[in-house]
Amino acid sequence: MIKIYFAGSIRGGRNDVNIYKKIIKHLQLLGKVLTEHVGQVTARGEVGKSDKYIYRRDLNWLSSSDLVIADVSSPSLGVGFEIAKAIELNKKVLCLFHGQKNKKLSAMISGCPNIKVGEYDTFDDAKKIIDKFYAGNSKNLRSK
Ligand code: 6IA
Repeated sequence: MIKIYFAGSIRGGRNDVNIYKKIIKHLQLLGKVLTEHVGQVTARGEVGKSDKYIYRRDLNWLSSSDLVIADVSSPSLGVGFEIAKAIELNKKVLCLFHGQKNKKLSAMISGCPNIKVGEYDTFDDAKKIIDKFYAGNSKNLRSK
């Protein structure tokens, strides 16, 4: 089963947590999602863990993952950091972005040749973008 690292804003703001939850549910049909807590409203299992622990654990997961999918609609330092690390580790990276008035995606994401950016309006659009990305990138991974 392929491993998927899903990244979404936590301390950057939880406005989109319900979308993260839906995306994660869909990703779970395709592979093992290492970061299910990103879509949990309370993330109770995470309480009491130190920042150092979270950093080390998340970077280990990131390096063991096959695909990295980030929702970048809510700007988050952590998500930006994870995307940069993922590129350095030669991971396949998809960034999902739902457009909002007066908000443009960072040029460091939209201008990066190693990132596939998919803009969505509805969750159904997001699913289609994910499925296309998965179909294009999973063939070489499944045999591992
Ligand atoms: O800067 P941010 O907090 O928005 O960064 C979010 C990203 O960093 C996510 O994609 C996560 O993979 C990772 N991350 C940041 N903080 C945590 C965390 N904290 N737990 C797991 N992953 C994290 C625990 C907080 C919890 C009590 C809600």
